[in-house]
Amino acid sequence: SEWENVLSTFTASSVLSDSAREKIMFVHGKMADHDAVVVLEKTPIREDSLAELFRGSKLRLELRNDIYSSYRLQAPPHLNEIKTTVVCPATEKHVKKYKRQESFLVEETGEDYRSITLPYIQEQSLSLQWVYNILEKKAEADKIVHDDADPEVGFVLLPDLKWDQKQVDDLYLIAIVRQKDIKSLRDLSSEHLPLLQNVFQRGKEAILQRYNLPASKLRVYLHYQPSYYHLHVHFTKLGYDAPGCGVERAHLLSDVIQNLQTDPQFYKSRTLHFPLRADDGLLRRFKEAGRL
Ligand code: M7G
Repeated sequence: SEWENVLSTFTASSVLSDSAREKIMFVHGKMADHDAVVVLEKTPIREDSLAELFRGSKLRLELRNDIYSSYRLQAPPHLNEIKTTVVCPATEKHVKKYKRQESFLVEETGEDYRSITLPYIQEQSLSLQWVYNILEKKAEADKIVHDDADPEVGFVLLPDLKWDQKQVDDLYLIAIVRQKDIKSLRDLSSEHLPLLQNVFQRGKEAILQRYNLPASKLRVYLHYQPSYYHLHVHFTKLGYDAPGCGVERAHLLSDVIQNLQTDPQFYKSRTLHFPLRADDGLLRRFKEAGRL
C-alpha cells in the first residue's frame, strides 16, 4: 500500500471530543469543500516490537533522582504511528455521533418502538452503503475473515474499522448478516434463531482459527440502538473496553438467543432501555411524545 497525503487538505475547525487516557481525538473540519471528521488514535505498544523499540530508539534524559530516571523516547517512525480514520463527506449525524455529549436513558416499550423509533429511523439514519460494499465485496474484500454465502443464515465476518489488527489485545470484529431486512434487535424473532446461532458458532470458530482466541475470551454482542440499521454482531476481546461501547447499549448474543428461545416475540414486546445523547433527534421525539 502507498502513502497518501489526503490530510494535507484538511483544515480543523474544532475538537469534538478527546481522551488523554484513551489517547484519542475526534476532530471536525473541512476537506476540500466537504465536512470531515478525522479520528486520531495512538495505538498500543506491541510486545513483539519491544526488542526493536529498545534497540532502535533515541533517548533524551528528563530527570534523574536516586534510582529514578525519566526519558523522552523517540521511536523509529514505523513503531510510532497514529491510527487515523477519515469520514468524508461527513453528515451532521456523524459530527453529532463523535461530539462529547451528556446522555439520557430512554425507556422504549414495543409500542414506543413502532410509533416513535421506527418512523424516525426510517426518515433518517446513517447510510448503509459501506455495509453493502462489504457484502458485495466492493470494499474490504481482502480483510474478510469468514464468508458464509447462504442467503438465510449467511454473514461476513471482518475486522471492525476501529481495529488495526496489529495486536489481539484490542481484537474487534463485526459479523454483518446477509439478510437485508433486519434493522436491529427489535426485528428479531425465533425464526432468526438459525441465523443467530450460525453467526455465534461460526464466528467463534473462525476467530479461534485465525487469532487463536477461544470463545471464553470473547464478548459477542449487539448494540441497541445501533448506529447502522442493518443487523450486525460485535466480537471483541474480553477485557478490552472499546471506545463508545457502554454497557447500556450492549446485548450479549447468547442472551438474545436464549430470550428468543423462551419467547419467540421477546424483542417485539419487551421494554428496552438505551442511552441517547442530548442532541439526538430521537431523544427529541421521545420528549415530544411525552415519554421522557
Ligand atoms: P453500531 O453498533 O451500529 O454503532 O456498530 P457504533 O459505531 O455506535 O458502535 C457499527 C460498527 O461498525 C462499529 O463498531 C464501527 O466501528 C463499524 N464500522 C463502521 N463503518 C463505517 C465501518 C466500515 O466502513 N468498515 C468496517 N470494517 N467497520 C465499520
